[in-house]
Amino acid sequence: MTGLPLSIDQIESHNAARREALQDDYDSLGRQLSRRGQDIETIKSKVAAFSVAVPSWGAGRGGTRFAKFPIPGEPTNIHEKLEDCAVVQQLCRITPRVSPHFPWDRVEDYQALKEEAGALGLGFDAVNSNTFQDQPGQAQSYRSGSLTATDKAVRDQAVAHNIECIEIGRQLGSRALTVWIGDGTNFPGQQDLSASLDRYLDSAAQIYAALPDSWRMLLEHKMFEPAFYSTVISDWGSSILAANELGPKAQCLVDLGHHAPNVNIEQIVARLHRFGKLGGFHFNDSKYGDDDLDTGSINPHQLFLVFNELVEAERNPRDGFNPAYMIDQSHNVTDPIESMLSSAEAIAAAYVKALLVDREALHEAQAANDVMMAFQALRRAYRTDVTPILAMARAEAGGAIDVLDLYRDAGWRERKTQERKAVGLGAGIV
Ligand code: PSV
Ligand code: MN
Repeated sequence: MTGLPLSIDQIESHNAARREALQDDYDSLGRQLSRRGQDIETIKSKVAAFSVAVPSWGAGRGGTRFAKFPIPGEPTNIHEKLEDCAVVQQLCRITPRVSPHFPWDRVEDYQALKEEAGALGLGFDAVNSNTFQDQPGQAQSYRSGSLTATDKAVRDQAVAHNIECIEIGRQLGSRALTVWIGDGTNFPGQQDLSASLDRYLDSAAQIYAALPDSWRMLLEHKMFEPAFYSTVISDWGSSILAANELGPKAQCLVDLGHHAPNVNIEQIVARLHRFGKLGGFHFNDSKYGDDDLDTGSINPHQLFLVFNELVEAERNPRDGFNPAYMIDQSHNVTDPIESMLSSAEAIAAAYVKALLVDREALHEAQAANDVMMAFQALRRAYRTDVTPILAMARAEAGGAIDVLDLYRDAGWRERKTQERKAVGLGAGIV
């Protein structure tokens, strides 16, 4: 496939039918904001400059540990996944990069893959390594761990895979490696809790040594799963300690689903930023554990509070604050394109709402210990319907005013159902 996946004329006629109503809503919101001393055009230009990467693995249907239910027209390889990510980008205009996962996205020619993505209007974001599954033909098994395995041959293989990911990422134009390991234990006493961290630090240092100067190594922590008693990099504490030990190119990645229920994630974000170690995000939502639900579908207020900290950080950046924003979701019951469109919009909405916080009023109330007015500064921004700003920024960038409406009208999935081979049944947690 060459060129953009959806017809530009179709987007144009979709927008033409909605432009007048949007302008009306936008002007009305603009007047409302100007009464609060805020300029809607400035806010819109910030959202126009905002972007979040989509995960290549999110383009396919995910599954649970029990089953996976594919849908007709689902992508089965990186080429088809890129096409679907290009649809998302064409409609929403804030997802110009794809975060690939290896070996899932392995191809022969990465230069060609980069060009293929470029022709679809896409680039590549952080590369993700995978030492949590065994691959066919692999010499060593990860059944007893990877970067922290007691067997040096296993650790060497896991290190070599990460270094290979860096090499692939270089060819794709990526500038970060995200490392998440499933290593941990299921029984008390199974492993020495200190020694396994030592082994992690030693392996991670070898990967770090292979990072190009302009790269970052993003350490992703996760409380549990697949290990259910202890996980080696279980929390932001372990993550920041490891990142500090590794050096300035190592930073922490916060996957929103990787914490204990009710943990104050926005405070973790503020802490990591305070020490120059906030490297990036995997956006998703959760109700019970690492559910990988669509971002903002369960707790949009928490997402807003996270962005409130990010806007504070943007205003007072420390140590080159530049977090890599990525989505990491498992779309078990929806069309993945629709979930990515809806999630990208939820993320941008949280960002815009955080931009709308009257910072002066907030800081004054905080200094005066005026609890209610401090809270109201946040509440007022949070309850603003920012849809017209998002839609206007999208339309001006050539995207769709109503992304889901146009996606359904375009009949993309129906077309792909005719063209793509069917996905086999299978279990598979992604
Ligand atoms: C682990 O649960 C994780 O969040 C990591 O980011 C993995 O790379 C991804 O999910 C795999 O689905
Ligand atoms: Mn993740």
